[in-house]
Amino acid sequence: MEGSTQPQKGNSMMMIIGAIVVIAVVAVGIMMTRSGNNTEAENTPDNTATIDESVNQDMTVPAEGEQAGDEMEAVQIIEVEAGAFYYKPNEIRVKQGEKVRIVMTSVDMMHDFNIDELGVSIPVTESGNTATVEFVADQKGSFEYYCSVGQHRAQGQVGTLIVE
Ligand SMILES: [Cu+2]
Repeated sequence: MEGSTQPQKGNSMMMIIGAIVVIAVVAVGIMMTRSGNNTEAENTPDNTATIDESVNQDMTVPAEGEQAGDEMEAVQIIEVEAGAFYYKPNEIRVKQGEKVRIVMTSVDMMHDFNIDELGVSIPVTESGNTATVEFVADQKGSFEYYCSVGQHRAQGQVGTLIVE
């Protein structure tokens, strides 16, 4: 009698342990699936809100920056028309330390732009084209700019850069 009942108890124990393992695996699987869905659903709106806030903060912060910092960043853009045989304007005024960008457009023939003392030059630019040069006006004074093509300089294609 006893010999036949012991194996039956062992089998039922195995059945129960097996059922618990199956339930545990299914439960873990469900939890992983739910948590995966939850993180995706929650992250999307959170990220959008964070980006919007940081953009707004960046837009409002620079107002209290020192003026010296703003001047260093700024570029003086000066448009110059080059023709036969002139520059327009023929006088440019900037402040010492300013970054200057000369934007020269040739309206006829071909012209260049040179300031020898400051090492500034725009190569020969044909009619209808625009060329630029950028430099820092790091020394005070009056500096002649001129066109080196042919006899243009002698014929009056000159101007004065004044650094104050
Ligand atoms: Cu010229």
